[in-house]
Amino acid sequence: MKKLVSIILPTYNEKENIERLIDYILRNVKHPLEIIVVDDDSPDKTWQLVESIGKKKNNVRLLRRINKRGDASAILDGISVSRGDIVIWMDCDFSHPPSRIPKMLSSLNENDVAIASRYVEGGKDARTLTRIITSRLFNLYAQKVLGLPVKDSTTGFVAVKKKVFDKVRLFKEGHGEYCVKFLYDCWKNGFSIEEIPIVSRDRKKGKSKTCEHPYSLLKHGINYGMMVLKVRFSKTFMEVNTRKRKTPVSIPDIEFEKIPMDDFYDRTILGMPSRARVKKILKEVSKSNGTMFLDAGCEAGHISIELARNGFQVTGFDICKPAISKLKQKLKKYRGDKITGPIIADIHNLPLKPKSFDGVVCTEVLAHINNPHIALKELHRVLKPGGRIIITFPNRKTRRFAYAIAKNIGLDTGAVENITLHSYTLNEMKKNCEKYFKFEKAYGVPSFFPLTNFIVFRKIGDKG
Ligand SMILES: Nc1nc2c(ncn2[C@@H]2O[C@H](COP(=O)(O)OP(=O)(O)OP(=O)(O)O)[C@@H](O)[C@H]2O)c(=O)[nH]1
Ligand SMILES: [Mg+2]
Repeated sequence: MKKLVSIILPTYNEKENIERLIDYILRNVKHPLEIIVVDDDSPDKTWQLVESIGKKKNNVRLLRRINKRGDASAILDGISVSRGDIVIWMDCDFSHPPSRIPKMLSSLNENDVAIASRYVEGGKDARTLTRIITSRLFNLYAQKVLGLPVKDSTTGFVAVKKKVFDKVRLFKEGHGEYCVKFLYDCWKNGFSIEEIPIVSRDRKKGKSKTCEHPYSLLKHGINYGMMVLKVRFSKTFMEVNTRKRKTPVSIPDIEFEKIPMDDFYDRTILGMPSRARVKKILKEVSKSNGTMFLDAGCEAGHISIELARNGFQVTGFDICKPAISKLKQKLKKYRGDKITGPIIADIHNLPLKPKSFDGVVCTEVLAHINNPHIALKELHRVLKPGGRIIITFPNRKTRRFAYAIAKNIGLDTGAVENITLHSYTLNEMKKNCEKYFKFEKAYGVPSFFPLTNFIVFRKIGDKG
């Protein structure tokens, strides 16, 4: 059976083009299809037209964004709601000939990415001279600076296997410059890219957004140029923060019957203490300086996602492979560009560079591991001086009591007697941590019946 293809069409004032394009695609692309039009509340009411098309054709969907602009972010939003195994995006002004879609799809039988190219044999840029020259020069510059073996890196007409997004994220800012970064990241990650020749023509209908006013082409040129330099000279966050382990560490396959905690947060009564804990964590994180946080033992990413939603840049790691896969799945739907990784790692030996994070959240982890001293030393190493570490661990006394009551009234906590490897009192844990950090505060959560011990420390200097 053929795979479902999602075609993402970003639109802004494309009323004169969109219907004809959708019609052409539906008639000529012989694949199971969904078309997602992402419209930024176009003043010409493109969205209204698409809405009415969608009523007649159930594989045409509209994503109407209010108070949001940008074709890169529109494409990204389209991808995040897409269901296909293959994603295609293209301009809607017929500068990208839809007749090339079947050829691009067949290229994906052998390649991970297929792009429409004006600069390979058989391709042509048939637009105005200014556009031809600026586009050509920019592409040569990108090729030279990045060493990227792609001739048309600003194409904007791309077909990709969905699995590529497990490793490469689309940069959501700007107009067309996202494309260079995307192709560069694909290439760096070893994905194969084929360039399919196209003849690109100027739009016949509707207004150009790139050349809307005299300086906009120049402005776009500068943005494109800066993006290439950024990509070339600033290594990705992961590259900056990861280090090569001296000795490779093999991570055991830990299978959990259920992904720990994942659906616990949503349970009406039993999830209350966990939700209270997450609320407190967010409060403490907000009081910290900086935005780079490490979620140590992130499981399926409940806290990482909350932190990211609140504007923090989060790196999550966990030793549990299924939990990390689950988080990766979630990140496909959630626009998780603020979450780096997530990575599978052992807290006793982290593949992260020293002094990388403004803060660390280590919640319900230390009681589950073999050697909290080594773990704390590792967390100290990756924390910047002055950074805070927020640690939570079970208050065994109250939990035992609570579990017994819950059981008696028929609530299944899913907890077994020896749910953690070690049991610590607040003082014992404080002592463990004080070897590496300076104590700031400790309290119980929720305050009326503390099921969780909550302690906050700060890294002073760099010894420990
Ligand atoms: N959703 C959304 N789509 C946009 C936005 N800006 C441009 N687009 C769409 O993105 C595609 C490319 O935009 P164009 O205006 O064709 O830009 P261009 O191809 O660089 O320039 P011309 O071909 O000269 O018009 C088109 O389908 C536009 O409708 C935007 O802010 N939001
Ligand atoms: Mg165009």
